[in-house]
Amino acid sequence: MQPIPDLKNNMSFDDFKAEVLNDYRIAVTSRECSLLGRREVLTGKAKFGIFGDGKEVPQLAMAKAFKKGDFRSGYYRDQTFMMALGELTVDQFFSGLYANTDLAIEPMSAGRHMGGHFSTHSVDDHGNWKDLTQLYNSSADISPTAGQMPRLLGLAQASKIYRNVEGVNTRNFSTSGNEVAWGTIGNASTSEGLFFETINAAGVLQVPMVISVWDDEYGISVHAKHQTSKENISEILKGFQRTKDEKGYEILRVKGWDYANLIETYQEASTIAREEHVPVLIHVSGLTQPQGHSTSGSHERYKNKERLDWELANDCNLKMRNWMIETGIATNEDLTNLERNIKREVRAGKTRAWETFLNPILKERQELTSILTKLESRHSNPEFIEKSKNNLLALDEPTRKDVLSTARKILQHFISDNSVEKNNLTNWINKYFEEIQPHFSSHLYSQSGKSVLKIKEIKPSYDSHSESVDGRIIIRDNFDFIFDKYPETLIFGEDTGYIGDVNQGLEGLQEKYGSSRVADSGIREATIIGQGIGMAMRGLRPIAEIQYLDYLMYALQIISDDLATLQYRTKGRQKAPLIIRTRGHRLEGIWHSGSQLGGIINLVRGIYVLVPRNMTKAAGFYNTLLQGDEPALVIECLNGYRLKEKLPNNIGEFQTPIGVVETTKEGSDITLVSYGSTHRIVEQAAKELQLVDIDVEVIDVQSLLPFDVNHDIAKSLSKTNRLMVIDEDVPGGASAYILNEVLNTQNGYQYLDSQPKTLTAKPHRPAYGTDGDYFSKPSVEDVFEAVYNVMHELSPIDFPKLR
Ligand SMILES: Cc1ncc(C[n+]2csc(CCOP(=O)(O)OP(=O)(O)O)c2C)c(N)n1
Repeated sequence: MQPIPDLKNNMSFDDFKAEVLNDYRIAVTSRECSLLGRREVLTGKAKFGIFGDGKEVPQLAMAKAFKKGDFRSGYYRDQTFMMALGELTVDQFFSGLYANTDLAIEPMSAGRHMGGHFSTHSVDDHGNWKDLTQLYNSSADISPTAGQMPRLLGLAQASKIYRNVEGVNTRNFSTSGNEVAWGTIGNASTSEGLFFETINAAGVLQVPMVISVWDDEYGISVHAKHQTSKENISEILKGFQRTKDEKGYEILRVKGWDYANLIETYQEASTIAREEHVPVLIHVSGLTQPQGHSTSGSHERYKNKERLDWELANDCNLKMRNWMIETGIATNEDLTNLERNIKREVRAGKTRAWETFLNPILKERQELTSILTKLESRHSNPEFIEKSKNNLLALDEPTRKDVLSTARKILQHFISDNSVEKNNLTNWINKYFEEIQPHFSSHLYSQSGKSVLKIKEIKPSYDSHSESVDGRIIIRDNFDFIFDKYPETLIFGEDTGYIGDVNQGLEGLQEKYGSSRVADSGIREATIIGQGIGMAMRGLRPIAEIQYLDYLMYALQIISDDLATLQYRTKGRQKAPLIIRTRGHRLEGIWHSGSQLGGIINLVRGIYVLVPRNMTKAAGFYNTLLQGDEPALVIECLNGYRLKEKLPNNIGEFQTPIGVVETTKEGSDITLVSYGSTHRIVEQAAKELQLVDIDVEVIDVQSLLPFDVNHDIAKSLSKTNRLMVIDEDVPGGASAYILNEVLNTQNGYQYLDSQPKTLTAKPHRPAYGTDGDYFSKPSVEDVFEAVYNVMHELSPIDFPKLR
């Protein structure tokens, strides 16, 4: 038997007993929630359940080592940890299971997430940062296994920046960089690339991160023998162990049922990470799943009797209980009483949560049915209305879908009625949508006063002495200004630091601002983004650089799943105003000419996607974004760094507005819409078209997400009555998105006198070389001919067939 731990210096045995008993109380409460939670799913009150049973005891130890200001980045098994910190009550647990949409009642996600996805609130309801140093912080969970890892790296790195970079504002965010980022992951999920990428990066960066692997030998039904070499994650990570001479990890191993050793292990890990900024991996083995993986199936299907018996005997709560009796901390009778009381408390909490969930819906149903009662007499067949109403009233547990769909179906029977009673129903439905829809659809983007859409344009200014310089100089000088003005900004990526990026847009800036702020990173796009997400969540203003747009694909999963959903999945209570800088569009070959915008914009809703046509526009976007609190992807033109642009006088100060298009040439015959590098091609074609008396209007979209918030393109169509969208994406890519925006969102279809056209790249990736480009992507001649053909169709006499 393990010795009794020295929980706190000078603690009396009575105090010690009380603390252990309190821990056991939390473990049993958590277990009861899991057991009852599963029942709620099986009886239909909740849709899906995934619980933390079998992982309770190590989480008590982790909670004890976790301090205010620290951050967790974990997964769906961590309910006991959250309960131990006082960040999850029984009522909240069940409210999450039922998907209560009231954030005050279900603070994890206002019902947007299935239960088991935890978070705390980093910002208030106006979007202002809280004092994170006084909170137990939990970054909002996501479901993709190991998706919590890249963010964990950034959460840990923030401490390092706060400790080491002078001049950075630590208020609200850090106390001398003493905060630890705590990760949790299931053993099977360590098979994911994101896990290994993060482990390596944290070892290189030497950040204060403690990662716990909850090892129950299974990933749903798949045993460790199919998951992990040697079936042992800490064994195969041995090479990361630090030595006297080499930096690396501290790797600790402990059994998940061994309360005393767990407490010691977690205290040790905390000290190493907190004081030395060394990452620690704790392999917690011997864990179980008393109810199987989730409510979707039973583990009896894939675990044999021997394993099931072993799990029963080695349940961590049971082992803690036995230890408490053996060491005289409590008697069997004490614990039986305590367990009985907890059962009662959890049941009461569950009932309260259910009533809190159901009561507003019952009230809404009541409102509707009284409207329906008055409407009955207006129908030739009042029994029909009454029957629908009674069917709704007969439901013991109605959903909002039941209520609203009844109302809408009944409305269909009153199409030609103009009575007050019918209008009452119409108004009720409209109001219901107005009130309820935001529960499910708000906060995709920032709704705070710092939304970037509120940042006004400041134009670049020039005078007669303004010289023409390579575009990269404008970017470089602008970043110089940014790093000087905002000490919280930092940039990192492949070749970003020492050489100042592959196009020298950061030339000399590492020397000036130091290697913590202008930093090289390994070739690991997903964790470059993870660094950015985590640091942005802790108040820094990171700029994560992805060397080429083509390689954003490696990071697209985490951008889409984590960054893009963050505000939405916390209903605006967490934010990560990360700027992702990359360069794309045409240059050379299959992987250096990418412009896969259709794919990207459809996967990253929640992030702004900006496609500046030159470096002045790009610099202006960075300046705008730094005034706001939202994440964005800025794609610079790969072939624009050596093109000449006039150097503005107000470098660092001009701001490109977001969501606003620019008409770069006015015309009357057709509106040509484009963006990025293609815009230059279109401008050249416009000049050539003018020579044959075709007067085109050219519009640069600039910002794909959000898109033309002032509907300027539709205004242009009302003048030209013709539309062509030109880009370098595949057919049906971003051009199809633009068409949808212009024709449907802006109702531009009503102005059209001829078929709206798109001109895109070929469906294959662009071939290498000058000819590869010419035959793969739209050329000036392609644009000329496509526009000419539209005019030929319109007037074959004025514009005879060209070829
Ligand atoms: C990327 C991804 N693939 C698959 C899944 C489906 N899935 C959910 S949990 C899980 C098993 C995870 O096992 P483990 O990491 O050992 O954690 P445990 O559930 O055992 O605690 C799988 C395959 C997922 N959520 N995400």
